[in-house]
Amino acid sequence: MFVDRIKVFAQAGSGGRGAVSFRREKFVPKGGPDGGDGGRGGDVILRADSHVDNLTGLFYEPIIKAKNGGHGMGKKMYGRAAPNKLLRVPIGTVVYPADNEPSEPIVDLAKDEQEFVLCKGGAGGKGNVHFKSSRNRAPRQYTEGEEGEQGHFLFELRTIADAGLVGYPNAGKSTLLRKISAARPKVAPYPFTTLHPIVGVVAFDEYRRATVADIPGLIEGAHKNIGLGHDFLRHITRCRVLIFVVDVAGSEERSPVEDIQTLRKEIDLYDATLTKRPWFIVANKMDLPNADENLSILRKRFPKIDIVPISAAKGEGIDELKKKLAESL
Ligand SMILES: Nc1nc2c(ncn2[C@@H]2O[C@H](COP(=O)(O)OP(=O)(O)OP(=O)(O)O)[C@@H](O)[C@H]2O)c(=O)[nH]1
Ligand SMILES: [Mg+2]
Repeated sequence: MFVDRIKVFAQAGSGGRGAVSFRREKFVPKGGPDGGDGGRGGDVILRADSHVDNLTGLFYEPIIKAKNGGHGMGKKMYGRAAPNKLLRVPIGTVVYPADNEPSEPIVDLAKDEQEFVLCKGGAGGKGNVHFKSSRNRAPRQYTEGEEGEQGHFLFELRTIADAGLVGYPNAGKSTLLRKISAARPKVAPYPFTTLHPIVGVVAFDEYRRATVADIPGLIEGAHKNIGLGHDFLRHITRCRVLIFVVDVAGSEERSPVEDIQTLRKEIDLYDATLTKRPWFIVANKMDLPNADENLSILRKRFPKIDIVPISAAKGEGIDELKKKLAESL
């Protein structure tokens, strides 16, 4: 499962109540007030973490709560301060208020280890020790702890991967991701095999790596929510580089040139800024008849765009593709 958008309820802890208590000691008949303060409630804190890659952890229980502070006690003892509740989220998590969409983001956790206090815990209440005065030597006043902040939020992942594989169903996107990474998306000869984006890590050498998302197939009309529609166009907005994978053999009777044109048009109609993203073409299924001829037609039609011919099934052209991918990032 891949969760990249979820509504969450968060609640910080409330402060503990202040205590009402009087000193009792042998030979001290009327000890003064000694009720201590309540402890503070825990904060709800978000931290960006490079080891977390999606929001699935919140799917079954989209609730984050920090504990309340302890109540104050006699002998001027403070209540226990509650620990903060720390939630690790993927880098690129953007938080919005959930109620009145669309609105400005509350925070964009763009850097590794960046932290943000989403809900602040309440301060502890005051014990009666604070209320002693010359006129009132035995005060029974105290204050309750403050309530912790709480709210409903929308968590959304801005980037899911460095590059996204965009193409018609059956173009061979999943086959390709299996060849370049350890990810294991299902491959099958029928459309819409992939239903959720799957992210794989591609290693170029010892130090350099990139994440690539296998995005479910798009068809004409996707911007009007036809096929698997909008959801998947939304995933495309979260990839820095777009790799258009085309069945260059035209094995489903479509023309590869038209495939690319249609896909470009769909992303443009969905969000015109997408067409400004860096992109290149992977001409897949080079092992099938007609592929060579179609490849030269494609090259003539898109002279300025890099086109990498491969056969994902046979594992041919994969090194060139990885090189091109490394360059484009
Ligand atoms: N001949 C040949 N067949 C391929 C090649 N790459 C993929 N295929 C086949 O094409 C079919 C579809 O491959 P997938 O990788 O599932 O395609 P997809 O683009 O992920 O499809 P969706 O998930 O439906 O969008 C499968 O039967 C693959 O075996 C290739 O390079 N050559
Ligand atoms: Mg697939």
